[in-house]
Amino acid sequence: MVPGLAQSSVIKYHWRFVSDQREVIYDPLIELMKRFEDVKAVDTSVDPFAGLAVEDQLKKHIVDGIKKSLESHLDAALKHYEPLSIINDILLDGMKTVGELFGAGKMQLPFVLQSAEVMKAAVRHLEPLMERVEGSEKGSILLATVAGDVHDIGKNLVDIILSNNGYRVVNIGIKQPINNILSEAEANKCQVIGLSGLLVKSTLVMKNNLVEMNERGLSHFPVILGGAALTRGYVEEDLRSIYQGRVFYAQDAFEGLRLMGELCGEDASAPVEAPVKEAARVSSHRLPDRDPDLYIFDGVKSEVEPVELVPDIPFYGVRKREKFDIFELYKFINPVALWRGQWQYKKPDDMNNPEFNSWLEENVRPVFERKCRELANVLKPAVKWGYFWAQSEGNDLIIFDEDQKSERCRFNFPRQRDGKRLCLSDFFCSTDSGVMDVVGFSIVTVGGAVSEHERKQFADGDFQEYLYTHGMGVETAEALAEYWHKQMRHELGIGGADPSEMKGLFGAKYQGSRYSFGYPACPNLEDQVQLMELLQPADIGIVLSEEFMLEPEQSTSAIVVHHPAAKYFNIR
Ligand code: B1M
Repeated sequence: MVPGLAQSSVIKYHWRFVSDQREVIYDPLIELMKRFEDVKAVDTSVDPFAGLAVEDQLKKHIVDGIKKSLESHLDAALKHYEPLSIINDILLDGMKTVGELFGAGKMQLPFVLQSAEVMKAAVRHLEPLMERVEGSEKGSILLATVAGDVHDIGKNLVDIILSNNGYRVVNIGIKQPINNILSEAEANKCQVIGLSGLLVKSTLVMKNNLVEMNERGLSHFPVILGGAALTRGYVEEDLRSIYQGRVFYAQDAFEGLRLMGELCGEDASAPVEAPVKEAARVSSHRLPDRDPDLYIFDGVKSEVEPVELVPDIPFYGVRKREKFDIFELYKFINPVALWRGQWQYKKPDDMNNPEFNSWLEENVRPVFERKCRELANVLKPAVKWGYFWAQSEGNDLIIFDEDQKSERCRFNFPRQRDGKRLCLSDFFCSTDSGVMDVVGFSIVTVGGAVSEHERKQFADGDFQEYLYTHGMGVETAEALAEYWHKQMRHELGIGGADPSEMKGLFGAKYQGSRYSFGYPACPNLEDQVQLMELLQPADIGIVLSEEFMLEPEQSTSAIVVHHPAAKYFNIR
């Protein structure tokens, strides 16, 4: 494709009328050619592998992520090498270069995954020709997301990176109890156990797992832990002091790879130290356990001014909507969160921000537009939302029945211990004020089909597409929540302060806030139970798991607060 054509560059036609005859003095073809006169045509007849030795051809396949002609080049290499030697000495050397380029910030994650795809395809081609040789792998790891946690992608990225760098990975999936983890690790003779988890609660589950391993006398397994709620300090100070074996923190898949290299390398019994650069970041940070004191009202509140005018309640109770223009929703996707966050395109050191932004526009926007089209019928957006009468009482928010008298349920929110001493309930009129207030709730999903779609791509070895699809699912769920929050502000009559540009919207520059249970202002995930009772979202396919996780995975819920002072805050 001609670079740039995918972007919405509209060619304007100019016409001139000469003595009643329409004469075109603007030839779009010539203009188009002029636009691209500086663009060098890529001669596809030139073989990028020509003149290279067979070893270099194979390395080029891996480093550049090229699948075309892979099998014929592998067959050529088989004339000189054993299949195992092709894998270990040539292809893995290519993957090493990939890892180094990534580490040096010279290769973006989606291209690392493309290289891993080629690696997998090559191994698939060679495998039938190999006898399974005991010990031919560089090492082995049992990977699992811990009990109660549904997060899959981080663990799967680790799987892709490790298995395509010569390690045997036994990936037993999400929500795995310690019994399964240990029995599978033993049955599959794994050397290392890798545990993943994104929830705060998962950090405690990991701790319990380590205690259990001590008790069962299974601390000979080195353990690698990863996931967003962990910190290096927590793992390498607190958990290390508990576990009788060796336990390490991996900030990302490549740190997992480095640790595996050290744990399964020749000197496997030597202590594996955190690199000096990383060690500097070790903090004394402790993870927040639920602190009961934060939930008790001691009479000292923040000084949030009472709202001047409570909005009219748009309706009492709950409604649902299942029909959406998906392309309208896509407009609410935050490209920074998707491209830089989920797809992990990182700014190289030698580019400034504007340069990187134009690089993203040129290279990543076309991918985004392709994925938007591909997933238009896979994503199934649905929303349930509602409004209720509400008043605060200390740290509590009381939800009333339609009669405004009987208490329907009550949320107990934590309060900041110092500083402004904020608590979510402060943004509502109190029972003492005599004014009845209004609260909104929403729950949105993009359905389960997108998770199926991405699981298939992962299983098929389409790793780059897997990352792209997962990111689209996640960020479309987020976009739907944002879109619906806008709708709710409109219904509440507070949409007048909305910014005209999306950027302002992503920066929450509007009246009120949408807080999700489990996030820092209201960290108690158990509050999801009452939200579910209020919204009854089973009819749009959303259920709550025993561990307070929403199913389907790409779903999110919120309490919608209209008070102008309601902004994000952290309880600690
Ligand atoms: Co939400 N979410 N979310 N969420 N979400 C978290 C997890 C949260 C930590 C945010 C926060 O509070 N700051 C928080 C949980 C906190 C808690 O436990 N209380 C949270 C919450 C509360 C929620 C909801 C409950 C909110 C609500 O609706 N009330 C809700 C629950 C959804 C559900 O139940 N199904 C929800 C919803 C969502 C979205 C749908 C909008 C979306 C998608 C979720 C999904 O993927 N299913 C989402 C997102 C995107 C996030 C954050 C922002 C990003 C997660 C992510 O995609 N990371 C997340 C905060 C965060 O992580 N900073 C958050 C990218 C992924 C590739 O990284 O998995 O960490 P990760 O893996 C990395 C490394 O950690 C490491 O390598 C990987 C690759 O480099 N690694 C290992 C991981 N495992 C390893 C194992 C190893 C080695 C390395 O062993 C060898």
